[in-house]
Amino acid sequence: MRTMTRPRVPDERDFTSWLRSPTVTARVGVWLGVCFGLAFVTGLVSHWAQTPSPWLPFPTSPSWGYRVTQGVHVIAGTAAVPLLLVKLWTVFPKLVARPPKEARDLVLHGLERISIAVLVAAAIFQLVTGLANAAQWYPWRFNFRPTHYALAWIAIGALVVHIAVKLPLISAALGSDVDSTALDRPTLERGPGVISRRGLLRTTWVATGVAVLATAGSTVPWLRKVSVLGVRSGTGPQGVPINHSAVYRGVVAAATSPAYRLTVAYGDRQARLSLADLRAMSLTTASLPIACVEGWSAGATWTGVPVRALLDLVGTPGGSEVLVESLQEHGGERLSTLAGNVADHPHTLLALALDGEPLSLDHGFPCRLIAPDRPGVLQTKWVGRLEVAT
Ligand SMILES: Nc1nc2c(c(=O)[nH]1)N[C@H]1C(S)=C(S)[C@@H](COP(=O)(O)O)O[C@H]1N2
Ligand SMILES: [Mo]
Repeated sequence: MRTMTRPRVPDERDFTSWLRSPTVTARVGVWLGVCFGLAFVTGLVSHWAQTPSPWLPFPTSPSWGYRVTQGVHVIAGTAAVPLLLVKLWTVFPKLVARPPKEARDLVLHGLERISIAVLVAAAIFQLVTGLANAAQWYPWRFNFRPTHYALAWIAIGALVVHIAVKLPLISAALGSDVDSTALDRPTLERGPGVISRRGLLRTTWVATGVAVLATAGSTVPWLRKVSVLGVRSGTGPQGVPINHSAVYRGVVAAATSPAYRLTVAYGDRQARLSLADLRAMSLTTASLPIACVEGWSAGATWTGVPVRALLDLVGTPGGSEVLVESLQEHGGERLSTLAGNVADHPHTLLALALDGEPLSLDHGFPCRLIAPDRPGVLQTKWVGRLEVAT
């Protein structure tokens, strides 16, 4: 005869692995904290860089600044994935810990649980949406940038609270040997089973290193070959990747039309220039990277007309903010704003050539914006109009 066993809710004491010790959690936590800190700071930089008309102008130098900060942002986020998984695994038993009986303890316990739930949810949300974005996969309806930004504050706030609450335990754990059992739950096995704590930590560092190497080649040229997971690490026409092609953005006809004119407008003053007019102007050559918010970047040499020279044709005052409009009629990235300090920079160009050859259609023919220290998403392609408000 079969006997019925009642299913039992698992309990903290059921998790006995020798590896789930605060000495391990704290060591992984340090690096996780470093990654989240780096991602937060570089994320603030990226948010600032993408804010139209910020009260504090985003700098134009060094020209590779955004390339570095956004590369660090995506690499730190990628490195955080294996670290977070290992850390959550080591503390998982806490999830099923029995709440204390005393009312006062229960309240404290509840508050701690809620703060950790917020932290874990925000951290997972940030890493999942960030990675999906870097892979150009948008399986959601919300606007990525404001959502990722808002959640970043929640994640970092919850992280600071978490570190403050756990500080005594963290410092005790870091101060003791990895194999020390002094801080362990009493039900943990004594001594390693399949893998030692040091072995687990080493495996974690290696997994993190592999995750970094597999993506960093999108930004670091000499890592390109090993970055099997890097998006856009291959080359596009003229050695520079393409994010959105002319066909995808529906601009082929307008961009290749002989009737193309660039309009520069300042109030009722207007200049209209053909491609030949642009080519006949005094041209500047500058080495500037395309640095996509998704983490890939590529350096290139651009030749074109300084935006300031075009603004001078219609007499706009120095420091004017410029609206850059693409020939593209629908979809994202058709507009961008140049703050006054950017518009007046001598290397802010309407580029006509890339690495000495005429711009290819996918890189923004007949002309595209390229400016120093600027997110790729704002380097408008297929420019049709520059406008300064009066
Ligand atoms: N008009 C227009 N400009 C655009 C885009 C676009 O979709 N439409 N994509 C932007 C993005 S997200 C990036 S990263 C750069 C990439 O430039 P590239 O394709 O020449 O490498 O172009 C930017 N300029
Ligand atoms: Mo981009």
